[in-house]
Amino acid sequence: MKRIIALAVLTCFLASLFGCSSGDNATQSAKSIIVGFSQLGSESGWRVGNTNDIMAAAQRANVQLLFMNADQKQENQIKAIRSFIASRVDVIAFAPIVEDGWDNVLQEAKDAGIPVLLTDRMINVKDSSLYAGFVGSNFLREGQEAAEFLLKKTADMDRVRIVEITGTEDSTPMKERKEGFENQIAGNPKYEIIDTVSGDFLRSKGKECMRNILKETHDFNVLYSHNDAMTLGAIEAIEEAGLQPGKDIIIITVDGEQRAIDLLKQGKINCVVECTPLIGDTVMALAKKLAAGESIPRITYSVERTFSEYDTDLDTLPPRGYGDEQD
Ligand code: GZL
Ligand code: ZN
Repeated sequence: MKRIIALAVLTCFLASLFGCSSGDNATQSAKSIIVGFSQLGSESGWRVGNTNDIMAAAQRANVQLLFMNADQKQENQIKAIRSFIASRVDVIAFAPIVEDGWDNVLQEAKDAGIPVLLTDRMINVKDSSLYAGFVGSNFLREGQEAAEFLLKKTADMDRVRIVEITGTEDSTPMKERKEGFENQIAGNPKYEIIDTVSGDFLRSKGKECMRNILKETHDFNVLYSHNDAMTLGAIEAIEEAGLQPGKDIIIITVDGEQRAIDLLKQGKINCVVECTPLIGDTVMALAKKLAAGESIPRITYSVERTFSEYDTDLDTLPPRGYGDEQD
């Protein structure tokens, strides 16, 4: 009996994989497309929220999703894209962990006639026709937003010493959140970034970075952290050192996870720049266009806001929908 069930499960799986299904879901497979999605990992509450949203959006859009998680390794993303090509999916979508190293595998997708949609992060390729478009955030703007808050918050201070904990090296959010922030404070001598260290978007590394800095010096008054996960770790280290986050050290963070908004309300964080992971519906809509042979915009930016201690509506904010898993 068990063998029959196993065979039935395998058949359904293969049918769903290759779209050649029989019987009642023939209509479903006839109208639904197959999207191969390579997710870069599970490094933060933001990423988990993004994965959940992509999966839920595929359901809502009646899209058959082949989803593979690369566990923070670019070579796993390249393998996943190759497997999507072999499976002859209609569209390949992926969140590239870093900007470089995609030319060869995307040339293979192009040769196979499969359109590619970038989600969340950008890539550097010689031939820009290797991808049809990008959907995600304007990270330069996020960095500028962080600096705009800092300028307001420190208007009456004459010496602002900043520690910056950056995200994954060579990733678009890391490069552009850094550039956008530094552009806004450049030329103003009262601002000095005394240390820039990579926390790789990980809570554990954010804590380690802050611990190491506090061992060296307490002579700084701002933390600019490229994501909430690293900020949560850094706050643990700050409190371990007997300092008050949000008071002794001004804390500016990016993502907008539920946990960060909760700490903003408690006064332990001063500014949270929103970076929404909830782009699944847009990803599916763009994928359907590509599968139908239609063109899409090269860039589709999310609409995002900035939350800070100056807001009066923090208590009326709806649940964020990400970054609220139990630790
Ligand atoms: C930004 C995204 C970043 C988040 C981090 O769109 O790529 O990766 O800011 C996540 O939380 O790890
Ligand atoms: Zn964003």
